[in-house]
Amino acid sequence: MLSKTIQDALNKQVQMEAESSQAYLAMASWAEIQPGLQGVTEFFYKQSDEERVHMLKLIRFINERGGFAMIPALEQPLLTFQSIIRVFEEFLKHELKVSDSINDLVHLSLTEKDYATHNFLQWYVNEQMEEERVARTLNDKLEMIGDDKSGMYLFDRDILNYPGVAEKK
Ligand code: OFO
Repeated sequence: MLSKTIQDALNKQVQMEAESSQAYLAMASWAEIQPGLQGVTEFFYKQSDEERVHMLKLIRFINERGGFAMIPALEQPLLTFQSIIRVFEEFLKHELKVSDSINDLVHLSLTEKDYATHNFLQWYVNEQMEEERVARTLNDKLEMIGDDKSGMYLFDRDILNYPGVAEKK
C-alpha cells in the first residue's frame, strides 16, 4: 500500500510525464510545418508517445498498489521556437528537469522505506540516463553543424538512425 506522501509524489511525476508528452508533441507540430524537418518531426512524435508510455506506467503502478492516480490538468507547452537549435536545447533542459525529479522520488522512496516503489523507479533511472545521453548527443551534433545547410540536411535525414535513438523502444 502506498503512503500518502509517495502517492502524491508519484502523481506529480504523472503530471510531469504528461507535460513532457505535450511539450514534445508541440515540438513535433512546430517541426512539421518547417521546410525539410521530416526526421526531426518523426523524432518528436515518437518522443511524445514514449512520454505517454512513461505516464501510463506510473498510473498503472499507483493504482495497482492501492493508490489513486489522478489525471492532471496540464500547462500549455511552448508552441513556437526561434530555431531548431532552440528546440533541442529545450529538449535537453526538459530531460534534465525530469532526471532531477526522478532522483528526488528515488530519495523519497528510500526515506519512506518503500522498497517496491524504489525498485519500480529503477526503470526510470535507466531511462533518464538514456534520454539525457540522446539529448546531449543531438545538441553536440547541432553545435558542430552550426549554420551549415548540408549538415542540417544530413542531421534531419539521419536523426532516427543515430545510435541510441535507433534502439529507443
Ligand atoms: Fe523523457 O522523461 Fe519520461 O521519464
